[in-house]
Amino acid sequence: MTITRQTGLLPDLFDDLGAPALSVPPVAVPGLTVLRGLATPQDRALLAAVDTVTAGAPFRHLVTPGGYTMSVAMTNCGRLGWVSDRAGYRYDPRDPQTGRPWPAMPDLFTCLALRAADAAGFADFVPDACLINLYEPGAKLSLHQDRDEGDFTAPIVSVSLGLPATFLFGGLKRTDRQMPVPLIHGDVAVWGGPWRLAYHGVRALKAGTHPLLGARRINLTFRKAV
Ligand code: MD3
Ligand code: FE
Repeated sequence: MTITRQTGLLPDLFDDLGAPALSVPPVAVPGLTVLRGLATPQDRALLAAVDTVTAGAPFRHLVTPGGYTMSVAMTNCGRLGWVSDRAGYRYDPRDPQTGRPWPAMPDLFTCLALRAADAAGFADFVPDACLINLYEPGAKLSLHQDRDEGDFTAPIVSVSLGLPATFLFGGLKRTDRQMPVPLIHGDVAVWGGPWRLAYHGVRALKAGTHPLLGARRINLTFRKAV
């Protein structure tokens, strides 16, 4: 597997949405496209939208079915939200903590996800779930697959904000070797096709200070859950 990382700017297809001007077309490889800096022009607006979501559904540390408390704090917006507890993993239309539906998906989120999926060759991606992950130094995500969604033909779009992280992109077997992929503020990654069920994780976040987020990383993951 080769991973080619987008280092230039994006095509000028979406200037109404505030994307950078035309430069180099995005590079897609089987399974992964990294659109470097795609979200940067909208970073403050995205973080304001995250604040709106967390006002209704605060970040919390979920418990795994095995009884471990996750180091990454999570919340959701959209029609469905990903949750974990002693009973298992699932998508739930309600926040178990409040009993209320998850906050609506901000239009800015939906548009960015659609635009990124489109640039990576996945037309008409309409996410119905957005998992928001909050990393503080030391927080990590162990190797796992995302397989609670109903439609594996849809890609997953991820938006990285704040401190840089090292994403580990593995293979279709847990024991396959992993490739480290650095993800920095503003990067939007699209995962799909044959690698949609690849094992992946995030290394423990290193200490640091980001101008907008301080000692934090926020990752938005857009999914089609049903
Ligand atoms: C690659 N989140 O929430 S980005 C997750 O940075 C998750 O917070 C990471 O893994 C983060 O489940 C990684 C998103 C991601 C999601 C699904 C994938 C990458 C993927 C599925 C296959 C390959
Ligand atoms: Fe994942």
